[in-house]
Amino acid sequence: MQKPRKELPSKYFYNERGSRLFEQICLLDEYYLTRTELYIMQKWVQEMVSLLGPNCLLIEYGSGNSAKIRLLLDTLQTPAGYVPIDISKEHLARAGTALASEYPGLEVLPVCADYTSAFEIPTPGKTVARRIAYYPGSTFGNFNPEPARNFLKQIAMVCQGGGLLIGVDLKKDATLLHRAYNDWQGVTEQFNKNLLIRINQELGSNFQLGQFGHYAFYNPTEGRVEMHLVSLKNQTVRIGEVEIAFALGESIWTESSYKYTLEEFASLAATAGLTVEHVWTDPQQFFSVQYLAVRNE
Ligand code: AVJ
Repeated sequence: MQKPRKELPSKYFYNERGSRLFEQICLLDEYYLTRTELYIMQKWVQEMVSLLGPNCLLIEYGSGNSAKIRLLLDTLQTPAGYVPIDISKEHLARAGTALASEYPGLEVLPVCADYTSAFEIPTPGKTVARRIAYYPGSTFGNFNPEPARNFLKQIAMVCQGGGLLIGVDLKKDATLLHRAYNDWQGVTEQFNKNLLIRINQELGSNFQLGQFGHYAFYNPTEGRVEMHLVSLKNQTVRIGEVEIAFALGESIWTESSYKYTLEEFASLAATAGLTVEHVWTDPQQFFSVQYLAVRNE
């Protein structure tokens, strides 16, 4: 009998410690994504803002500590409001209060939701010229192809006549990708293994961290970096009443990070009714920030 493949959804990385480890990853030399996106945003924000236009309602998917939105808020002339969406109530509350005092004229309308399921977009007091979804950081890369298309379709429904500003990581030399997900200090390894710590704490299991290895590699056929936790021996782990057997070398698949060519992303977006209007990249074409327009149906 074939054993089912072991998998854990990557959204579970982000408890308190996991979020902190991810912030550390963003500062690593090997992790080119964050600083490259920031470079692109800082360099072209004026141009981006003129495409977004005046009086738009900014809707940020997975706003976290709302660090990235400030650049847009500083540059936009008259945003109709800001809607941060996040699964963490604590994040939303903290970020909402800080933003409200930094931007006195700005209406902040936080939504606590898992943005992959349905939720309502609140209506601000000011008139909204168009809705703009903001989805930075290449978080989009975590979606498998079908959910990716569905997510874009949902954006197309929510932002009719408006658009999407999104950070998309690009296909590149596999060695660079390998380094980005296998940093020498082992922060990514800790981030990956934090899942086991979390399961131990929250589900009372007995995973031994030393008996699992961090394994991340670029899968060129699927166009994605895969992260796994590989069992370093034949072993049995108990989660509550349930015993789970691991063979030596068997893995728990913890994350996929899809990488796109500009053409691949544009045609995926087109199947969801979105048109790429502008692409900004760094000189090495490592990363892209893209503005996509949503038709007015
Ligand atoms: C937050 C999903 C963009 O896939 O690069 C970083 C998460 N995983 N190192 C990514 C992550 C391993 C990150 N995203």
